[in-house]
Amino acid sequence: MRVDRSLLLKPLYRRFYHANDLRESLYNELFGTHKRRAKSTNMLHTNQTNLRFARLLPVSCILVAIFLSAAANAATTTFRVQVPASTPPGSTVYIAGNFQGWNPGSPTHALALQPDTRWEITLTFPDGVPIQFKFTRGSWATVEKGPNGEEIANRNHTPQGTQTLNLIVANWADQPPSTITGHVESFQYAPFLNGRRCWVYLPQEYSQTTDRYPVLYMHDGQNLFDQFTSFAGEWKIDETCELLIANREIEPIIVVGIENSAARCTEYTPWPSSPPIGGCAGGGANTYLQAIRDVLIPEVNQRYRTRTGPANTYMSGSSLGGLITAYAGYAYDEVWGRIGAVSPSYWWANDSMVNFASAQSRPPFLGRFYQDMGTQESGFTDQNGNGIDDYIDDLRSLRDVALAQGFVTNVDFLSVEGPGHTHNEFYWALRAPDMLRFLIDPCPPHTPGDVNGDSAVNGSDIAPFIAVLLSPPTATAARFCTANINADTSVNMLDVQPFVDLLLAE
Ligand SMILES: [Ca+2]
Ligand SMILES: [Ca+2]
Ligand SMILES: [Ca+2]
Ligand SMILES: [Ca+2]
Repeated sequence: MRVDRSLLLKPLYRRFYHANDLRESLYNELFGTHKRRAKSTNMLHTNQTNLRFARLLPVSCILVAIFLSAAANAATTTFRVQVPASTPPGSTVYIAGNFQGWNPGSPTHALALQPDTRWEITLTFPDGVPIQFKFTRGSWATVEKGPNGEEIANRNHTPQGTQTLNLIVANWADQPPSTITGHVESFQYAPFLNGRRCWVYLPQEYSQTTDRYPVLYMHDGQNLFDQFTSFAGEWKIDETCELLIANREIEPIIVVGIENSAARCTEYTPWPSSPPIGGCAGGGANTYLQAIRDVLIPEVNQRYRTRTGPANTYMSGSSLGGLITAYAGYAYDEVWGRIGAVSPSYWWANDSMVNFASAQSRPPFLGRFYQDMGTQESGFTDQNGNGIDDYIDDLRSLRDVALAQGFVTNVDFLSVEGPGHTHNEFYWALRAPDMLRFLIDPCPPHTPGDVNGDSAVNGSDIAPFIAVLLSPPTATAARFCTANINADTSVNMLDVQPFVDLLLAE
C-alpha cells in the first residue's frame, strides 16, 4: 500500500508549531500514558532544559519510525518494455494487472515512449507482495502474445525496494507473428525525408566485436525482413544474411532498408514519364538519392560501426527500386560501388535507363554490377515481336551495354534470368542468396596471419590463432579469415604450417 507521509505528518507539524506547549501537545496526540506520566512529573522538570530534550527524544524516534515504516512498506518498480518492430505507429502500450483490476486500457497505467523506442512506466506497490500483469495496446484484443503468436501466461513479479525490469513483448494478438530473424531494429532520423523509417539488420557478431562492416542500402525497407510489415511477403533478407554469414559465404554486413512512402514512384524514378503512369509523373530519384547520400549515410555512419566509401557501400532494390539502383550505380558510383538491380523497371520512360548507361563509359567506382529478371515477370509480353519476353529484352540490352563498357561476367558483372519467375517477393527472396554471394565477399580485406588485426604478423598472433583453431565456428569473420591461411573453407591443422611459415618470414 502506498503511504503518503506528508498526510500522516501534517497534523503533527501543525500542532508542533502552534501549540503553547509543543511537547505536551505531541505527547497528547501520540501517547495517553506518556501524557499522564508527563503531567505527574511536570513540576520537577519545568526549568530543566536538558530534560526537555530528553522528553523530545522519543518524539524524534517516532517521527523517524514513521518515515522508515512508510519506506519499508512501498516498493517501486520501473517497467521498461521493448515492443515488436511491427507495432503500429501511434500505438500506446498499457500495463494491466491484478493490482488495478486487469483494466487493459487504464490511462493511469499507460507507458511512455522513450527516445530509445522502449516504453516505460514506474509504479509503486506494497513491498514483497507478488503481482501478475500483461501488456496491451489498450484492449484485450491487442494483448501481448508469445514468439509464435501463442497465448502466454500472466507475467509474475514480486516488487521489492527499487527495481527496473527490462521486458520484451514478442507479438500482439491483433497482428500476425513477426518473421524477423536475427537482430533487426529500426530508427527514424527526423532530417531524413521527414523521419522516414529505416530498418537495420545487424550481423550476429556485431555486438561482440569492435569491427566495422560494409553497408547494403535497400529500397522498400518494409518488405525486406518481416511478412507483417511487407506489402506481399518478405524478401527474407534477414534469414538469407544469417545463413550466408553463418556459412561464411559472405562477410558480415549491415543492411539498411529504407521504407517506401506514398511518393514511392516519384522517389524511385530518375526521369519523368510522359504521359504519367498510374498518376505518377516520376522524376524524383536525384532528390531521393541525394537525401540518402547527404543525410542518411552520415547518420548511419554515426550510429553504427561502418566501413565507408564506394568499396563498402552497396545498394539493392527491386522493380522501380531496381531501376533506381541501376541508376545510382551509373550516376552515383562514387557513393555506391556495388549494386544489385532486381527485376528492374528498365522500361520506365521509354527505356531511359539503357540510353542513360550507354551514353557514358564505365562508371569508375562501380566495382560490381548484378542484375536479374524473371522470364515471366508479367506473364509473357512481346510487343516488339522478337519472340523474347520484353522484360528480358530490357535486361539483355543493359547487359550488352555493361559488357561493352568492359564489365566481365562472373568477375564484376552478373546478369541472371530466373526461369518462370514472376514479379514478386517470393522470387526476389529466391534469387537474393546468389545476388548477395556475388556482391559480398566471404572475407573483409585482411592480411593472412594477422589474427589480432594489428597490421603485423608476429608472435602476438599466436594465441589468437590457436583460439580460432580450437573453436573456428565461434570466431568472428575477421579472425576466421586471417587465421584461414590457406584460404579454404575452414581453420584447421592445415593452416598451422602456413601460419608458422608466415611467422618465420617476418
Ligand atoms: Ca524475415
Ligand atoms: Ca520481345
Ligand atoms: Ca598481428
Ligand atoms: Ca584453412
